[in-house]
Amino acid sequence: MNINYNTDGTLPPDAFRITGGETVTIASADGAGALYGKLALEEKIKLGADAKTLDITSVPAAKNRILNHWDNMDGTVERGYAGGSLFFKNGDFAWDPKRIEEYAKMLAAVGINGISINNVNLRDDSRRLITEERLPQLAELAAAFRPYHVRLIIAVDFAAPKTVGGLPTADSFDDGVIAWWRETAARVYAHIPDLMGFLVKADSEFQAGPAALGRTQADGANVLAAALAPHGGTVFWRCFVYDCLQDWRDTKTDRPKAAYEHFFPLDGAFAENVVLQIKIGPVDFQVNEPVSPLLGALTKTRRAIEFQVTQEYTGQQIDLYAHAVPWTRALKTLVRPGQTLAQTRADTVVGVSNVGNDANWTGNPLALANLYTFGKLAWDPTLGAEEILRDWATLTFGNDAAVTGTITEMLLQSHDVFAKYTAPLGIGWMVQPGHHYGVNVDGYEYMKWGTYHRAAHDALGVDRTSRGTNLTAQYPPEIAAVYENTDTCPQDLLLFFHRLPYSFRLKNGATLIQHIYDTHFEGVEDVRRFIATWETLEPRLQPQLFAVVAERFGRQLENAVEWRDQINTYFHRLTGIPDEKGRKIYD
Ligand code: GCW
Repeated sequence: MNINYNTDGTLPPDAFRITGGETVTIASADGAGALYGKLALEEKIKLGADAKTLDITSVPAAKNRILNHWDNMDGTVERGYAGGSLFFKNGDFAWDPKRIEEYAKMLAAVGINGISINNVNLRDDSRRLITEERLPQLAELAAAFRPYHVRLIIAVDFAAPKTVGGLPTADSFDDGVIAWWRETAARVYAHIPDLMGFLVKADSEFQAGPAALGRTQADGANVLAAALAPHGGTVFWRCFVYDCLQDWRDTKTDRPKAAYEHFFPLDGAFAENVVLQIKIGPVDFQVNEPVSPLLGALTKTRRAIEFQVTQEYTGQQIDLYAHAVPWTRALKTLVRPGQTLAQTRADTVVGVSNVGNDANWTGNPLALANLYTFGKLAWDPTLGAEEILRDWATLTFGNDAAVTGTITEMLLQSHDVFAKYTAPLGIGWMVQPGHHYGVNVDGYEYMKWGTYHRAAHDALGVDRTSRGTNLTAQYPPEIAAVYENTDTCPQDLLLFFHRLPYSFRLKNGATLIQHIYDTHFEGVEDVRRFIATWETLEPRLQPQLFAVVAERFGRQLENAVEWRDQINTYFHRLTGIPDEKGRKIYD
């Protein structure tokens, strides 16, 4: 096939137009657009399109489409489930140029144009990536990504003026600190002129920040922004700020309110080149959460929506879990009157990477669908889960309709199945503390992290309505009204917003307790069905691929059984209410 590349300055950055014919024309304003156009053309052809009749104009919705790696320089990956780091080992850089090139191409193929490689929880060595001793190596890595238009971002320590620079303070109002950040930015950009910027986790889970020095989040972010501005860099400032030393006896403090409380009053106070990076839900990547109220509320500050591609609370790449369903639901959720999250057009979309140095990238090969989904939605947040997953399955497994159809269907069901045996109705946190895989109903109930379900003999959940912690007041009134009322609150968020008696009747007529029993029994049966379905594909799949996934399904079944039995026993003991259907509950 002949391809003709045209420059069209009327197209926005990164955008492309493909016009079919004997010679296919790809028009774009820049080199990135030309690359995206070429990769999109390859993809369309693999999906069965006829190059002669193609007529596509594609413009990314978000300017910055970024992956954050939480990789440590010792080679481990925080919340990583796919082997070690692609970039580091034993306190040093260690990367395979071939692998990085493949990775860069894979990222470009889904439109990702920024990547941070080091964990936002800074450890000793990684704090020093901004020094002369490390920058030459970092610049080599930047050069490896550059042909694919993927730009590096560095996660930095807010206290770096002290911890790296040896200054007595990191206070943003100190002249020495201001100068230090300016010099640091100049040094970094001398090595990596196209660095996208700095990523900061400040005042969050023991990372340093401006609050401890009596300064606001805006004071803190703006000093870094001033240093980066002359180089065209951006500060990605995370909003994961909450009290992680809460007393469980305190029922007034409510963790999901924290990001809004800290940042909404500062709307408009941040420099032009600051992007506030906000987790998609107000708590922490649980299976079912509402959209963070902060995402809709900010109107004078740039926002990034942060998704967690890696499956920390969602099965750890053992259990089958496609984010496409909950993410597309979130993007379709109203966050302002008449406006969905997708329509608010955040200029930055971030995903926490699920990739490691396992040969198949993601441990569970089916988890690669999540990386694909992330890139596709960052580019076009109006896409549907089914089309994304079907395309991924076709690109990965070829055009055997039985295979792609079956895998698409399993992926589409996977979130609801996982929610059934873990966290129906939006209750979260019943997980094993620390590593977060598997059930432990009270594992987080008396902890300092602000993570409580407050199950009693008569009722379950935290009342976050105006009668309770009033989280709902952080949403616009018409949206708050939907969550306030148990008749209109989406069922999968019922126990997120409401404290309800076990006798509460759901729309299908079942009581709350019966629903808990039913979903936990069903969840296990659904996993058995997944296993049986997967077995039907054995003759059509590569043996190793079949086996890797089959082995994971085996572990998923054990996990689901454990969740079912512990949850059902816990609530049966607590309430004394029997299962109407008389199934086995262990006492
Ligand atoms: O979900 C929590 C994780 C932490 C993570 C933190 C964050 C990088 O358990 O491992 O730290 O979120 O987002 O900063």
